[in-house]
Amino acid sequence: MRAQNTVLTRIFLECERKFASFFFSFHSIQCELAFALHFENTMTKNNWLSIARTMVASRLMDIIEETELAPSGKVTYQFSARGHELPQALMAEALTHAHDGATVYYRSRPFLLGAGMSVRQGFAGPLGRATGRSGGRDIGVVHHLPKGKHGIAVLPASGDVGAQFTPAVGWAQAAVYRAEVMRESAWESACAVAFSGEGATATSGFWAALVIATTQNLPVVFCVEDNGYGISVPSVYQTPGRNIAANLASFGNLHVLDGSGTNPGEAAQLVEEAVASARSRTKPVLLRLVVPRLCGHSGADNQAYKSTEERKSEESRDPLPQLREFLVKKKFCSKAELAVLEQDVERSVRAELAEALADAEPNPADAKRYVFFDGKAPLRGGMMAEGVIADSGQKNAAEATQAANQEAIQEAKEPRVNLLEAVKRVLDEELHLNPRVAVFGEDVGVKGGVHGATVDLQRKYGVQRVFDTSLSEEGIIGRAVGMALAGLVPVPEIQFRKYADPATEQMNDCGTLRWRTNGDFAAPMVVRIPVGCGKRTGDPWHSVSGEAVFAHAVGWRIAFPSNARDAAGLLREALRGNDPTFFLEHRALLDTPQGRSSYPSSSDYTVPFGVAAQVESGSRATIVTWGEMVYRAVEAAKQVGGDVEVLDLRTIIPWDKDAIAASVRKTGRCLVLHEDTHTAGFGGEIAAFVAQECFTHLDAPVERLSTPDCPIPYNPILTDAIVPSVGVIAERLTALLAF
Ligand SMILES: Cc1ncc(C[n+]2csc(CCOP(=O)(O)OP(=O)(O)O)c2C)c(N)n1
Repeated sequence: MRAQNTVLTRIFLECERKFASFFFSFHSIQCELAFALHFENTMTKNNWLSIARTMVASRLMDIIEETELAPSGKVTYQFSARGHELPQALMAEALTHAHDGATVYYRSRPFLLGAGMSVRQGFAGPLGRATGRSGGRDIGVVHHLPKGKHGIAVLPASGDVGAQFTPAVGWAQAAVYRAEVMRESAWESACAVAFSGEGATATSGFWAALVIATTQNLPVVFCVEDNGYGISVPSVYQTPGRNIAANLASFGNLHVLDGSGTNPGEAAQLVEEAVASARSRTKPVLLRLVVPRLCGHSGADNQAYKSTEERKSEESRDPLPQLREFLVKKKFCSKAELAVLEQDVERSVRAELAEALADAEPNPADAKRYVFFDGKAPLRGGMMAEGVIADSGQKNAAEATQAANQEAIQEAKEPRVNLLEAVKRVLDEELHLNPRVAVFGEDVGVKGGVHGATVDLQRKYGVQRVFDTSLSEEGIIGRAVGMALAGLVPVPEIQFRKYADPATEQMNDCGTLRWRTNGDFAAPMVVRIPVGCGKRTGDPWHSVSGEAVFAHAVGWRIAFPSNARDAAGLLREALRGNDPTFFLEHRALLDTPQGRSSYPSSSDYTVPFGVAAQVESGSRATIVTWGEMVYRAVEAAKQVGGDVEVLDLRTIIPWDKDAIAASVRKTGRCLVLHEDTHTAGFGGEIAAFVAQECFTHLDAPVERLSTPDCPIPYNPILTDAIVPSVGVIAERLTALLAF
């Protein structure tokens, strides 16, 4: 019967495509037929009563907010879900596996209520109370649940429309990984659901996720609640023909379901079929459910763009009266029993509202907490949430110096390798030691990466642990977020710094995720990215450094090693750590003699973040730099007669303020040098710090030298004209020393 329906659905979808102008009449015929064929669903009386409670509670909460809390200014950012309740309440009943995961958006409160969030928390969010899911940090309707009903994880919501899709496929991939690679039977048949409106299907995140899910046959449902509008923009601007299901009818390896999101019997059948299909890994599912938006987009929206007739037609499709009729007709309850249920829900909603109103405001002292890991394990995400603590080798500065001295003796005996080889070896070792580590990106599989850092790793660890991805950086990072939230250690590679641009939204959201969820979730990962000018040539696309932009991404650590040994230590530290980390590999150091150094023999060798290396000691001036500029700085220092201290920062976030201050207080002069462009470059941050902290010790103004605000040119003559050369550095140093 199910297969028959699928065929029929497809036929009708095809019809819809061909006769788009008759869409609405065809659609209703299709709905009726699907309904007739598949009236039966497995929802029990208890399920239906639970659905009723969720829908009634959600509706009441919206009305209370719209008519009481928003007008009185208690809720300042108000979003209703009126009209959207049924699909969400159904989905909450259908996700019964302890490792199911869902990504939600701002209209998903009915689902969250059904999945276990209390009404009190649902109110406390918009009221900005400490008891809200984000502790007053995020707009109230952007919720999450580390462990809801049956154990389900509702992953951190994002205010960015479209950002919810790729983390959902990451969760789905992690479910398969944990079941098949880590052989955890508890994860078998788990699936993921991504909720969205139809407007969100126009975003790049939707298409990125769809491609990942269908090419890898991941257990995921894209549940599109189509209300016909994205704020005021009708769906004709989002989807040609206004029906994403019809357009995707011929998409490969996708089970497409389409129907009413307000007719209880039909919607239940579609939701159940969708989840069953995803769970069984028959195919990923696109489930489109048509709903009315019975409210403005948000409290501030008066819907002046809708005609009176349209508003009336929407009201006529209200799912709540349809549910009432359905429950009575199906004898799940009588009219009188339903009235009692609704009164009971109203009583408890009012009681929980009173509690939420009495709840404490957040503590201002906590406002900055959870930007980074501070010792408290999250409830979801990374290894720590599951009590897996890798030895991070975290040392304080004094211990690090002592350890470094001991290591220097050992170092002399160890073999020298290229920086690239060091990266590869650490990946190999950590893949071997930690089954949660997964390495992926464009070309990292059979080819071994465009730079060669993953050569042979797929052969050694298999296609599930070292794999090629579709060409979508947003997909790579978004998927990594979902995988990290499901307890894996993702190590995505972005081929070149410039090509991280499409992933910006996912990167920024990943960085703030721990903070936004008040410490409940974390998504530690290590994103490896080759940066900077190549040895032979530069160009605007493959030679960007761009660490300053990353330094502005709250919640991320940044490593920028200048040699193989540091690369090994920092990479291992990052892979065993608890925060997302950008690991920047300078292209001119990957396989050149400069980046070559000894490879630490211990597979526990780590380099702590925030500890600079003193590459040269001196008393006349301090050069603060990192990456390939370290070598130019050393050379320039020689050219001016030496006795110049060169500090290699090694990590940009956190950065070693103490080492810089100590050095400048000693030398009285400071040059900050980097390859990244000048304006708002990270050197400005350091110069401001030195000017403030070392003011009374300075014998000259702090100097900054960098690439001017200009893209990197292709012709080496042009490249050399703008990227600081040894000669230019020496000139600037001479002037600084003479000041
Ligand atoms: C990336 C991004 N662009 C724009 C917005 C502003 N915005 C918020 S909701 C919305 C419309 C979304 O419509 P749809 O996906 O259909 O969901 P609905 O609100 O109708 O449920 C827009 C444009 C945003 N939040 N994120």
